[in-house]
Amino acid sequence: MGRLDEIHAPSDLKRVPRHELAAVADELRDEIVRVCSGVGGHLASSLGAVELTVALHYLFDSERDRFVWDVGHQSYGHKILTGRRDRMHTIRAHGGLAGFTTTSESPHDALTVGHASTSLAASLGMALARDARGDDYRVTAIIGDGALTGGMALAALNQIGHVRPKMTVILNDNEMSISENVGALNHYMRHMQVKPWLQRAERDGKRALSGGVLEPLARLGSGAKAATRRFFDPASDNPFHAMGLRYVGPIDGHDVDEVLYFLEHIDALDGPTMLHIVTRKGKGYSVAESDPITWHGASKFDPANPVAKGKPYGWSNAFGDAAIQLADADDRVWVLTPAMREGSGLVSYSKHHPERYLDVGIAEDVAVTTAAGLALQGEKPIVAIYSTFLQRGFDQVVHDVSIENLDVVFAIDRAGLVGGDGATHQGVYDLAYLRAIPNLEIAMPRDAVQQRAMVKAALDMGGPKAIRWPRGSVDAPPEADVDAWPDVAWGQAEVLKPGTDVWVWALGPTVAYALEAAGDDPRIGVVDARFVKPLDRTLLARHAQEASHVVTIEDHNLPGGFGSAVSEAFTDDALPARLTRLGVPDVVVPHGDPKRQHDELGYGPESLRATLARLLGDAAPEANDDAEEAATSSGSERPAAVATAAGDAAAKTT
Ligand code: HTL
Ligand code: MG
Repeated sequence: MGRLDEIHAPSDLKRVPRHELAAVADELRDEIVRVCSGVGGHLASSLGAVELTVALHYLFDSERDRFVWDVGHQSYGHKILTGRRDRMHTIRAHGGLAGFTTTSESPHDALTVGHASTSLAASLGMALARDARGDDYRVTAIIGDGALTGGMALAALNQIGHVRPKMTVILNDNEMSISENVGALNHYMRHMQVKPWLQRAERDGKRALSGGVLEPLARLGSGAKAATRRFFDPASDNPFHAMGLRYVGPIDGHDVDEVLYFLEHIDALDGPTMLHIVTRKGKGYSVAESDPITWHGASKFDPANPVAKGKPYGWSNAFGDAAIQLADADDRVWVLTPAMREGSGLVSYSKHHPERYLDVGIAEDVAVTTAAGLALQGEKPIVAIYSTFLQRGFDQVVHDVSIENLDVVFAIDRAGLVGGDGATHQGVYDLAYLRAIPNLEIAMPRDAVQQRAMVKAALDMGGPKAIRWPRGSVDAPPEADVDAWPDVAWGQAEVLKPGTDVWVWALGPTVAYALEAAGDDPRIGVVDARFVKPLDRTLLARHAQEASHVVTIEDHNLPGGFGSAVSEAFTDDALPARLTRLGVPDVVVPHGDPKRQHDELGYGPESLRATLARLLGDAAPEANDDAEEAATSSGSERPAAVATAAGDAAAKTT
């Protein structure tokens, strides 16, 4: 029986002799590999944080002290040590543990996260609240070098250094975001790890330590000498110090003793301190160490023979391939990504056109406004971005791109429910927040042939354009020259199947659901709406006059979405048919299997079938009620997808 078997709560860890903590960290590592091999998950980041996790839980009390994990994808060790070990096999799956820290899941989770760079501002707020109430719990933010590239993190640092509450910022620097980290601060941190420089730093650090509040650190023994890399004096060029934080490091984040030693001594100090730890992404698991990009988010694998599964051709790949051709054909085409090269299908593009490829780091706002700058100078930028992350660039879309009516194309990936990443990553708001913006037009293809044609048309037409597609696989389009890609009848919906009584207006992946549910019933017509803005109001008006019912179906939140656009047309044009809207009924949708969630939320093929049967008067009365509820649920009742038993394996990670 291992030590981990006796640890059911952090209090058990505190009883482990200090010299055995490194062994606990190793067991934690094995357990994380075991869990991820079974169900997939964020393997490499969690492996790199086990020593830090053990040290934090050994010294502090996570129920009272606040551990604020940035992104939260590195928190598997934290979850295991805080009483969730027996449920780790459900992580990211329907009804199982969340893949990130989530306050509703455990009192040990201080913040609900998923998006990067929030930990510092949240920690500042917590420290201020503590001080206002005269409390004395500790606040510790743990932020990666990738997350530190986000403007929000940097702006929060600026504020922390100004307000100077007692708190610790642990910079977990593994030189990686999902792909290689980028940016000037990243270069600076690499330079900090150069050896001769460190020796000088040690000297300076010792000098800075002697006297004043830092005296206790200066008195530390020889262990400290090795570990104390630097305390910068005020004249130092250290950017964190310049921003008002005490800076300690860099230290070896895989040496539990070293981490403990520094955390203990920092704990005695006032004001904000940054502890810079150097770790290795994937540490201790050779395949993940040597290929941390592939093993950032793993699908389940055989631990005895760890081979990353090839992913099926997806919408992202289709976009990346199209972008290469578009950039080949026009040297003004650029592609920008905020730290999502792999997920956005841009690995090949980045090699084909490195001169017109830009990874700006986890800084969606910067991606959007840099695109605006490019467009102002006559270039044709495409911002490749996930629906959920474009939320971070909303003001920039309005203020910098759309007011100016600039030629910027938003290639929006992961539109719709995303699976294992869950609530924080659902791409179900973009239609609502983009539809409100003048000049900006929004399209959604139903296949990869349309997808590339729409991106090309958007570039050709100019003006702000958003083309969105879901996560997942798609049939690869046939190879064809850009010139041979079909023309897009911009703003026109397409009738895919005629019908007499009910018209189903579907969008993107729900087109397939509509065709499936309609079958060969002559009463049901199916339309691929293709455009949310401009909406094809001419065709819609015809259908509303011809048929008694129009049904909209979308993988998006109902308020403000595609169905809302249709209902506005119904009101504005006084259309006669009865309108039923299917989509996410304004609830927070957690991690799970999207297909199953679509049906539980009332817009999968089964629920569409039930709704159609009811509208056509074919259904039994009980079924009527169910469908009615699913179709119109306003959010007061949580649908089944919000809380169900653990089930299907988690979907792919971000
Ligand atoms: N943009 C925003 C605002 N949030 C997130 N989470 C992403 C993009 C996507 N993302 C991750 S994890 C990650 C990114 C870019 C890399 C974080 O790098 P860091 O941590 O250095 O902070 P590391 O992986 O341990 O090295 C997820 O969505 C999970
Ligand atoms: Mg990192």
